[in-house]
Amino acid sequence: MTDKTYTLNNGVSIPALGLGTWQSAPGKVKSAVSHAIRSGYRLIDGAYCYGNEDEVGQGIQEALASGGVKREDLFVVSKVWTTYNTRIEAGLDKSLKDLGLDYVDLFLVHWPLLMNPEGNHDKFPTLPDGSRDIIRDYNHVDTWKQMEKLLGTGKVKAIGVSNYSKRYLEQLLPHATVVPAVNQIENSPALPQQEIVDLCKEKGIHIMAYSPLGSTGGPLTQAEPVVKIAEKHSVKASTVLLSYHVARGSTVLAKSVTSERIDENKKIIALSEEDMKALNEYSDKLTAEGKVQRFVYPPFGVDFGFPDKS
Ligand code: 1BO
Repeated sequence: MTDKTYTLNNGVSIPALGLGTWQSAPGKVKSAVSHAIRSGYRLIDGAYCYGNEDEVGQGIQEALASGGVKREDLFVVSKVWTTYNTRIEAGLDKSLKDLGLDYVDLFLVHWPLLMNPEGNHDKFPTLPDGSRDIIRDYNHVDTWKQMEKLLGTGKVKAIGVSNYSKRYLEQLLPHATVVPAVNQIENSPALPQQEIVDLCKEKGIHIMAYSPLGSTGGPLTQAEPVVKIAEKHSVKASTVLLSYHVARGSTVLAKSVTSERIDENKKIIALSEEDMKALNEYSDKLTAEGKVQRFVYPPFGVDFGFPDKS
């Protein structure tokens, strides 16, 4: 288990490895979260739109009740859903209620767009007629201004963003009194997002990587350089892919509801410069060929300005 942590731009400490809960099967999330915490994970990543924050909260409570871990040892992440982007504190309160917590360690803007608060958009935004019920007259900087106000409430330790491209960060930063502590993005050697990563590094914004094993249908665990590095270190390909982010100075989110896999995912290793060179060359090749793999293709019919729109 890596006990590596980073320090965010506001001095708050964040673990290098976290348990992801996006797409975790209902009914299995509570035990996964509880197991993860009891086996050493300290970061649990969730969001209102994952539809399981109540279970995440139950898992946290179960682990705390089992002793040995205190709330202040944990780093709990939530994200405000797009239907709440003009009423941020209400979105936070909803998540806190579901989690059964009085604060989260990190609260993120999940996507920089506004969906109809009255719409049926708890998860993904397709209306019965196939259209997207997005409110176009919306400025994501206003959402960030509301996020900044949360810091005075005691309900969050740090604030940040998720799925922000370089373009969106460049729109936001000149107006930000508080620079986002984090940008959580889909990231893997098959989707390096290097422009975003470089900008975030320059601005002191920590990267959290989700979908580290790459997209379905393009199994990154079988990519030649990944397999070779795994063989060299006698580890699983997934270990290489998780370790890649820690070598890049990012936090990585490993999603699983299976105890064995949750335990397996703790085995972060130190990749060598040579390993990283091979993985970076692989990324460069995919980028040059226009073959980067996006798992979460922005599902909103909005051009977010991601540089790698393959
Ligand atoms: C739409 C969910 C992406 C990961 O948070």
